[in-house]
Amino acid sequence: MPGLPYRLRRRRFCAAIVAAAAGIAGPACSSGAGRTPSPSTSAPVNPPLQFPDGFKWGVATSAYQIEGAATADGRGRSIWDTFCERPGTIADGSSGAVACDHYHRWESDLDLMHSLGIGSYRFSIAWPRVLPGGRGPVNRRGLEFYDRLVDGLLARGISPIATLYHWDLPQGLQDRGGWENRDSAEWFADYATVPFAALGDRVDRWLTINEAKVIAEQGYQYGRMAPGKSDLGASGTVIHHLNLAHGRAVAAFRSVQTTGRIGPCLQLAPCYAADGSSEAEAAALAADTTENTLYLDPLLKGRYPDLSRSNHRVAAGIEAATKNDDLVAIAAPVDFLGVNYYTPVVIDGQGRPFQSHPISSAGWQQIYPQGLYDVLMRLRRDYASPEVMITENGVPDDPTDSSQPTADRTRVDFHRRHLQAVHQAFGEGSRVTGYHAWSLLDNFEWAAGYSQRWGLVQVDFNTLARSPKASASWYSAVARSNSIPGA
Ligand code: GCO
Repeated sequence: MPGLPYRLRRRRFCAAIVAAAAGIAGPACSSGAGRTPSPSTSAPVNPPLQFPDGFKWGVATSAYQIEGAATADGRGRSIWDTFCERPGTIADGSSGAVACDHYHRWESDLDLMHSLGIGSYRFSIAWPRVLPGGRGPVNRRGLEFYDRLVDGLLARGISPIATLYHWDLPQGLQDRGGWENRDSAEWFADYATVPFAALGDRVDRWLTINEAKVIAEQGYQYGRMAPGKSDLGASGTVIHHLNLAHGRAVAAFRSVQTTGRIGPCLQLAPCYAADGSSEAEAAALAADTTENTLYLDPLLKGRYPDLSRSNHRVAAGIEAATKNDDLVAIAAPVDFLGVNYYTPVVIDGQGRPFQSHPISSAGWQQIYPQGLYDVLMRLRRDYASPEVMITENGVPDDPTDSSQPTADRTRVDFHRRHLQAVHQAFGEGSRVTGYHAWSLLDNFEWAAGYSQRWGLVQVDFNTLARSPKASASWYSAVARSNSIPGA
């Protein structure tokens, strides 16, 4: 939504839900908020809430945000190395060049996860480590890092979930047009076959592309993330090519893997009309297209939603890029859906976002656990109830909590209330099978650099020492007991 201050754009959120204040049932919109307000999840819980046997309790990270070692062992340059060198792009002028140095500290980080009773670890594979130029010869030393990582996880009884792409496109491919080039779908599928072949015997779950929406919006509309473009038409082209790349990678997976499961990783934001007006309903439907159905519908239904609800230049980009049987390829059947949830979107009849719940220190994030319940129930109702793995959910440190960043009671409350929402959705038929807190470690938060700290574990970026926060202890108890303690 051009013109909004950055912090509102990050995931465009909003809204004093005027309707709720007026006692009107949460107005429907295609996000499935439904006319019956979802039950509150802010009420205290007693007794503990037990999760089903086999529910996966995990944490999530990404390569560029934690690995560091930007030139070690043959790693090639990524678009984020380039973007961070551009003056003014990163709030604190930092980069992921060192980050948490996880590349060299991975064994102690895995020991830390094991000590917390974590059962699942979602990490990403850095394309530039595996194929430094993006295509061509495999960098064996880079691939061997992930080989060791996966063996280390399994040796500690932790299930690996590998994300193939978490934003760090090799610069060599950006130089050839990057995601604007239709060949990017084939480049991605060709790259994916390398980790499939090397790790497919031990990695059971794969995620293709992390948050195509954020790549297209932040990287191509608002220029706030790599590659830093502001071109609505290009954004539409990129949306389609990312969706196509997902489908091509799924097809590649099926051709080389007989075991294991694969799915997309979508950041979903339930959209609500701020009032009962038809204008607000229409604005919420448009927001829902931008936030959710531009990805859910092609991937799960083999068709784009009504593009007339999208920005016309974005729609034109999508339509021009769509060729032949692309949508058949995009809708390659998947085994589960990775869902990242952070914030809802609420829009009034003029398309203006409002704040309706407490804002986290991220500035763009509105804390609303019911939104996660609504997302899960909508997937059940509108998308044939796919298996859902929550692959990210979290909140940055709240500086008002305490002078001690490890006393992160806001984060404990955040996870408890969102897990209550998950528990409620599971009880009402959602096929949600796991939850990954974002993030294991304080890390490089993209354009915010290290000014926001999202970890269950604090990292001192002067010494790189790790210190579990109160939330790590709380989450450890949840993972070990497979339940949310009573509150
Ligand atoms: C995202 C990314 C993460 C972020 C996290 C906090 O969802 O934007 O997957 O890399 O760091 O969400 O913003």
